[in-house]
Amino acid sequence: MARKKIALIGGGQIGGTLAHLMAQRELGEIVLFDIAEDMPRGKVLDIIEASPIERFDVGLKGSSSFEDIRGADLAVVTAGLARKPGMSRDDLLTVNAKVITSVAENIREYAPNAFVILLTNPLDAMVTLCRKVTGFPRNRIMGMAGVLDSARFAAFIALELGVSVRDVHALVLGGHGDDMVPLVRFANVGGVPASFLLEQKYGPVKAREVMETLVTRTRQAGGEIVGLMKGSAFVSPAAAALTMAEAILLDRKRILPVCALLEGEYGVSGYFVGVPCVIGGGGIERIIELDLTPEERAMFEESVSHVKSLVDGLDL
Ligand code: A3D
Repeated sequence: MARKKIALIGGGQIGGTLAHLMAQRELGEIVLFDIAEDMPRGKVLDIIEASPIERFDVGLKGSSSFEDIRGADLAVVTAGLARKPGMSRDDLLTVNAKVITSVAENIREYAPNAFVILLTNPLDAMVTLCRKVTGFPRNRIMGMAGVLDSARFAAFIALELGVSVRDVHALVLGGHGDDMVPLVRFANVGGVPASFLLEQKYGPVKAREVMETLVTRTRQAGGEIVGLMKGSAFVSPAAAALTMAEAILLDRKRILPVCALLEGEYGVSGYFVGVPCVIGGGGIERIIELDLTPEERAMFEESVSHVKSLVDGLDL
């Protein structure tokens, strides 16, 4: 049986890192595509030359021709500009809309049966545009944000409590902006509510304040990294995209927060928003509707209203 074909569209920081991570796991035949000539071939050569040392055995091709993504089973899109210091994700809207329109047209032409995971910012608007151009059914197209945002929340909880990240579960819903919705109620360490552990450490009043700082840090985590390294995060976004890709390619049936097209769920229709979904061989196999508290719902609706204004600004 032939291996699955994976097209990584955008061979920059995230695309290059993801190519290496996927090759290490031998997830399929990988094509790293970028409009920059030579660069994707160079990155792929670098990974191929690591393969005898790391002992992975997988087909890899670097390309600047969309022809090479023909027949891909999965496309992971990271093409476009990333944030620089002082920029918000929304500042990338106009320039990345052109990139995503062209990428989506080519996915539609060369890989009409592919599953698509999109990362390009502003995420919620770009995944909407990609869906519009490809016309793909909603189970086959999704954005990556919630897995990363939830991982950031989990990492900060683990650091604060001095416990292993292995046992921390955290969930962030909503749009991929600074008004995303980290759900404190669902954060737990080995099944024990994180708020309870914070209360044991600090008492109830200070515990709430500390949790609030973790929530704020999660919301601003992307910007914190941009400020420190004068460029956008790429290791954690690649790891998050890998998790989603594996869930699809290996039919894992994982429950992951992904940016999915809502058609009535959560009272939202026609917009992509981060919600928990079952991700498996059928892509988004099920959207899970949580019973949000009034406070959580208010935050969710505020985040959705930001998504709506961004998407409506695209004039799709
Ligand atoms: P970068 O290293 O600049 O790579 C982007 C690549 O896209 C470059 O190599 C470009 O040459 C290439 N490119 C530009 N136009 C095209 C085109 N038309 N076709 C194919 N390739 C093209 O950026 P990066 O890898 O750091 O980030 C990629 C995107 O992901 C940016 O928009 C980031 O803002 C976004 N991002 C999203 C998250 C989320 O959590 C959603 C996190 C981090 C970054």
